[in-house]
Amino acid sequence: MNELFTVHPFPASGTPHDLEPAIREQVKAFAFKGHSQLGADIIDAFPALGLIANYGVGYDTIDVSHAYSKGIKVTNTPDVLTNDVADLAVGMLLAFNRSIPGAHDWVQAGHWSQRGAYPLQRSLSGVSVGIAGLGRIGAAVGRRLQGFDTDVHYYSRSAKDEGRNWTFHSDLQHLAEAVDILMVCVSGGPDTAGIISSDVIEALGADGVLVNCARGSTVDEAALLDALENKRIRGAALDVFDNEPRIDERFMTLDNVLLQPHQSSGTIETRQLMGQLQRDNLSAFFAGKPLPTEVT
Ligand code: 8YV
Repeated sequence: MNELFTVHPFPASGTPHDLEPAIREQVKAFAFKGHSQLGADIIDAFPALGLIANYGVGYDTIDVSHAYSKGIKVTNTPDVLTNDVADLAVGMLLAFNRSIPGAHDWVQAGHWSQRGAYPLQRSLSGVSVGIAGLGRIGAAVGRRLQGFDTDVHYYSRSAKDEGRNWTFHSDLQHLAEAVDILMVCVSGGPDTAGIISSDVIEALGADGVLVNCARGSTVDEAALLDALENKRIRGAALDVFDNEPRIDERFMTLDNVLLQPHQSSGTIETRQLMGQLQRDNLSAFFAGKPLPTEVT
């Protein structure tokens, strides 16, 4: 980054006023990384801003409509992270259903030789799995789940070609009623805030498992915690939360969750590709060329 551009670091925890006004007035592009709010207050503090290049596919924390209203373009990093995110989502499900972390602890604690076999766990093959949102990541999750011989269902605004071998539901609650496992793969933002409502969680039922690799904001987290604590669902495997990384303390004592630190795109390979795509967008912007992955 430093070889290509003149970089003025602006920490996620800071404010625009951490930069000298003389610098702020010159900044033409943001290389944004993080999940803090990038709202109108920050955008307005940079009068020469023309591009917000996001490091990530999700741009829910960026006030895109305000940026557009000022002629500022926004780019993201789609496609390059799809496989890793889908791998982690299915990996979390398998790890939860077979209690792989717990079984590992059982061996290391010496329980195997002292107490014997590990308690029996649950199959993945043969179960019905619902995918909420059949975009790039949801479709990649579906393809993987097909390989595990599951019965794939999905919820989307309309039936998708990608889902022709899968069962389409136009209603999220009906999807939750029909399946054992619900994988959340919708993008974050106002349209999807809280769509995994208490009704959807209850519809999943006492044997249901929720897997979230999308955004914490998509789930009514208070309802989820309540359902988990009272065993009204079997469990949850979560990579995303409200208030990351200071997540609700109630998660720390649950025995029916598998928790990950928002790391679904966190591989060396994918993070290099995301960084490259972000730099390509910045370079194209400064060269006056079409932006490779503009959010429209
Ligand atoms: C993050 C993600 O971008 O792409 C997304 O939407 O949530 C992640 O890949 C990554 O954690 C960097 O902030």
